[in-house]
This record gives sequence, structure tokens and C-alpha cells, in this order.
Amino acid sequence: MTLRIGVIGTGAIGREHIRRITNNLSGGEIVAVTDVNADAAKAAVENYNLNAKVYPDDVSLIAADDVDAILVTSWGPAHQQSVLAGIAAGKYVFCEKPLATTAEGCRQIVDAEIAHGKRLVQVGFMRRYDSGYQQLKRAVDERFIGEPLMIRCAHRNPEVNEAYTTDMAVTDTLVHEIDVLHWLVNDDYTSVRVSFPKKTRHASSHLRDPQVITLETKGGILITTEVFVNCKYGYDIQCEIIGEEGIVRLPEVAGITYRKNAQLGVDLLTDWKDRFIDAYDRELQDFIDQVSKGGEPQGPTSWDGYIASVTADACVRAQESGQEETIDLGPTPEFYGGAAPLYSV
Ligand code: NAI
Ligand code: ISE
Repeated sequence: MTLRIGVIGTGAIGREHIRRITNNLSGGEIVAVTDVNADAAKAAVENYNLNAKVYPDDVSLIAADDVDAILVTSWGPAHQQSVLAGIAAGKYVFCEKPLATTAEGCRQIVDAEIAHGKRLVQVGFMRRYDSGYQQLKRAVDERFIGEPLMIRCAHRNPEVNEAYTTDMAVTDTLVHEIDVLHWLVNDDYTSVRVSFPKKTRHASSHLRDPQVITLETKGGILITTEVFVNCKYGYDIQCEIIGEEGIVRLPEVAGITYRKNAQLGVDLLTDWKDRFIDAYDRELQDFIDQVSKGGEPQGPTSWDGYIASVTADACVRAQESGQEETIDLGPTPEFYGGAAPLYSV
């Protein structure tokens, strides 16, 4: 059976996902699109040669009988309304991060999904589908390095635009580490501190860059992540887990080494789209495969979206206060219980 998908938001990542579902993946077809910018929606249909209807808004698209699942790729503040409408209609939902822009909004989605009684929602935290992170997860789960004690990460972008603000280093950028790290060690965050080293001259006047975010987990694991979004040299994601018996590191992205002009070199990536291109494919293929069978999506849940939001709020408070801030998630609802899986696609 082909999963009939409606796309809400045909901007940058919406178009990327349309392209991959149409050209690279199997089992899914884009049958409906909408965007507040109607021209963008029409252009997506034309550019990807889709046999899809353009709807005036998310509500009418979600109500369409021939739409089995929705892909929410609009701006963050619009996500909550579309996800809640999707759940109310009993449709499967793949929602890009953030699930909602407030913890309260995420909680409403969690409550609606629990009331519905079946998991319908997957959040687009694609790193869990990256083969490097999967190898790290396997090493942790199999106790290859014993108990994990510390994690050191870096999330570096070559540059950002003028609109990027200090809090976005958390809500837009660190949020991927927030999601993937608690999944990696199967633990919850309890507190966070943020410190600001000397500022780079490449950052705009209103942006504090770089910053170092230190999270602590219930089990006592200390996680430091450097977010540096004007690092200039490339897009660079680092992760090293230090355990009682050894250390494991995220593999470097494969690329040929070259000897030229008296130098030994390897090219680095500069664009996040390329770094996780396989992971984006795999997360969506997994979503399509699971829900086509009428099952539940196996990827990051609404509860993971809620964890990311509560944690991000505490990180932003810590940026502002300069103090340690508590992260209080409350008990995990039984509906989302159990250790998160190693996705096997
Ligand atoms: P974008 O600005 O390129 O596209 C957003 C599109 O949504 C625009 O075309 C806009 O007109 C449309 N839109 C806004 N409100 C709408 C509404 N109520 N109904 C229908 N359409 C609406 O933004 P981009 O980069 O595509 O990001 C979209 C989402 O994806 C964001 O939440 C962003 O955080 C997330 N994202 C996730 C990434 C990842 O690595 N997982 C990477 C990049 C973005
Ligand atoms: C962007 O919004 C993303 O989601 C990318 O995955 C991330 O690496 C980048 O830093 C963000 O700005």
C-alpha cells in the first residue's frame, strides 16, 4: 500500500522531504500540499512534477479523505496547530522540530495523543538515524566502555544569518544534541548551566557566540556541548563519550584524503543538509514503513518533543541567569515508557 502524504509548509526542508519521498524513498506519495505562501505550494507541485492537490490551509488538507499522513514542515510556531488537528483526525504525523514552540504546547500534543490511545506522531530528530550515532548507541547499550561518565560534544556551523539570536543556539541548534544525547545514554536531564567564552568577532552584535552548555543527567553524567555558529571552517558535529573502560567517538564523515601542494588534506562539509542526508532518508523511510502497516511510528515521540522543549527552556533560562537551572520533566507517561530503540532501518 502506498502511504498518501500531505505536506504542510513547502519551504526549504519541506521541499527537501518532498524530493526524497518522490525520488529516493519507497512506499510514499505526496498527494497534497499547502503553504501560507500559495505560490510556494504551487511551485513545489510543478518543480517535483507531483500529482498533488494544493489546499488553502492545513485544516482542509488534514480533512482530505485521500491523505493518510501529514508532514509538518512549516515554521515552528505553526506546528502545534497542525499536529493537534492531525491527531484529532486520527492521521499519522511526521513533524519537523520543534514539535511546538512551548513546553505547554508539547504537553497538549502528548495529552491529545494519549487520549487518542495510539502513537501517531514522529518528531524529525534525524540524528538517531545517523549510522555514527547508532554505532555510539550500540557501544553504550552493550557496555563496551562500561558506565558512561562524561560526554563532550561540539555543534559548529560556518556562519549564521543576522536574524539568528543567542537563544536560537539552543532552540534551533543545540536541540539536536538535547534529543540525541538522552537517547544515547537512556537517561534524563536534571540541570543545566551555560557559559560564554570570549566572543568571536564574526558574530553579529546581538549574538553571543560561542557558548558552552553543560547538562547533567539523573545518573550523574556530565555533558558539555560547545555551540559555535560562526566557526568559519565548516559544519562540524563532534561527540565523544568517556566511560569507565574506554572512550568512543562519533566517526568523522568519510572523504578522500589528498596529497597536494605539499599538504595532506581531507575536505570538510559546510552544509548541515549534507552531513545528515542519509539520516533524513532513513527517518522518513522508517516512518513510511511503520505507518503503512497501520502500526505506530517508532522514531522520536511526542514525549521526546516535550523533553526537548522543557530542556531547551531551562537552557535559555541558564543563558539569561548565568546560574544552574533545574530541568523538571516529571514522570514519563506509561504510554511512552521503555528504553528508546536502536532504529533498525
Ligand atoms: P522555511 O522558512 O524555509 O519554510 C517554512 C515554510 O512554511 C515557508 O514556506 C512558509 O511560508 C510556510 N508556513 C509558515 N507557516 C505556515 C502555515 N501555518 N501553514 C502552512 N505553511 C506555513 O523554513 P525551513 O528551514 O524549511 O524550516 C521549517 C521547519 O523545519 C522549522 O521548524 C525548522 O526548525 C525545521 N528544520 C529542521 C531541520 C532538521 O535538521 N531536522 C533543518 C532545518 C529546518
Ligand atoms: C538547523 O536549524 C538544523 O536543524 C540543523 O540540523 C542544525 O545542525 C543547524 O545548526 C540548525 O541551524
